[in-house]
Amino acid sequence: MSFWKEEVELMERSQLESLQLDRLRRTLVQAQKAPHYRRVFQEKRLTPDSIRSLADLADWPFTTKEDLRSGPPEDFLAVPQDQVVRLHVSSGTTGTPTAIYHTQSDLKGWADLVARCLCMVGVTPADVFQNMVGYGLFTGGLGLHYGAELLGATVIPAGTGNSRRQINLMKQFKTTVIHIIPSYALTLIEKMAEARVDPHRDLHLRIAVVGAEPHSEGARRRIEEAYGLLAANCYGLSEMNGPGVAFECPYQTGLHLWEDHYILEIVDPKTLEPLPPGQVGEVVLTTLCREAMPLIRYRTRDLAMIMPEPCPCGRTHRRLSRIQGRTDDMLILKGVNIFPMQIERVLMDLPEAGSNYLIFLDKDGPLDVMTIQVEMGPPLLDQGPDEIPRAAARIAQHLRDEILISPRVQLVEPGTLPASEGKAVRVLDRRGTGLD
Ligand code: DLL
Repeated sequence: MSFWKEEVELMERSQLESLQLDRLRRTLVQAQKAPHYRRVFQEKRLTPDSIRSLADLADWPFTTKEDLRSGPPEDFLAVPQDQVVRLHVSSGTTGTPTAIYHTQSDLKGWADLVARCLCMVGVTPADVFQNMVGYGLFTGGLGLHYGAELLGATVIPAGTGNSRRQINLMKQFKTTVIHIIPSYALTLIEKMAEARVDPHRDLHLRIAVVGAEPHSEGARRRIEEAYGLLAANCYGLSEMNGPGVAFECPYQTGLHLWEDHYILEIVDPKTLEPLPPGQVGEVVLTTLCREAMPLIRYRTRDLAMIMPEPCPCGRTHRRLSRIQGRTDDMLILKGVNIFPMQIERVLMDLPEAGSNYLIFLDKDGPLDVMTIQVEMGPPLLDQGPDEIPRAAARIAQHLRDEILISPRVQLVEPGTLPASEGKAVRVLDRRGTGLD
């Protein structure tokens, strides 16, 4: 087992918590320099020296995505502009994008965290690291790039797309580690088959870093089996730097969230009351080392739980479960709440379902209708056309057992559905748009 900062990664909980308390006080002082927090703290008569223990954080207000969007971006800036060396803009899939500022020290801390994650999963300076995600405003590209360089790996800044070239780069430079969006990793399996490349025989891959979008355990297994590697789940969000907030160790029993850099809370998204380990709720994070833009009790909208058991790797930093969905991606159909991840979980466990799928929501008169188009999986391709409706019915039955409503399932030829290179869009809600 390799450690990047052993003394921090194995730190006793009591020591870790006193480090957090110390950093929390400093973060609150820093946050007060940003106009938004100065205003909010004054209104609520909160001062950083009133913090006696970590539990006192519960008296402080949450920060929401709406708060970030409600004023000019500088409202959250806690340093003079001339100390800002980079800004990223959050993906904005659900509304106006927001700016996230970084100082030199913020970028250094972020790269160090990413290096820690990579080291934990076994990446070494001898590795060739192909970074197959977008460089630019998306934090995945530059985030992993600088972390892998700091670790000493040979980084290929491949960026997204152009599957043939990606495969050629892997062959030519004997790539051993890839960073890839999981839905693209699944698409690339088919591209490899088309190019007659067998990853087990022709490539040297041993680790994949996968994250930035929800993906099921079944999707991970498909990636691991097809490429013959270990796929480590990487969680993060632009507001907290980007990738590297939490990451899996080789035991794959949840994602260690780096508690020397963040305070983790799980709350009930409706009542905002804290939830104990083992119960799924909204992930709330407070930065502890950020200068340019500290965020206090930021509501991520991501749903996960704290894994109750300690990890066999010995790290004391608590683990998050796989992200189960987002508070804002819940679908309500015929009065039933459904998370798209429930549908993916079912599909990825059925070999007759391929890896690319789309969920359509339409109106049929007053009724909501869900149609799932899914590409055919390999076992179906060798069978006669009679088998297709039978397989569709079987898939629909499995889905019904999970989501309690009966979707229409349409099996389509592989390669028919749009293949994304970035974060996949899986749901098309056409109710009320007149497009159905
Ligand atoms: O996606 C940062 C990142 C880049 C993480 C590369 C991992 C790898 P944003 O674009 O701001 O940042 O999107 C953040 O993506 O709130 C989650 O909803 C989702 N997300 C990120 N990682 C995971 C993951 C980057 N491992 C939003 N599993 C987050 C599920 C994830 N969802």
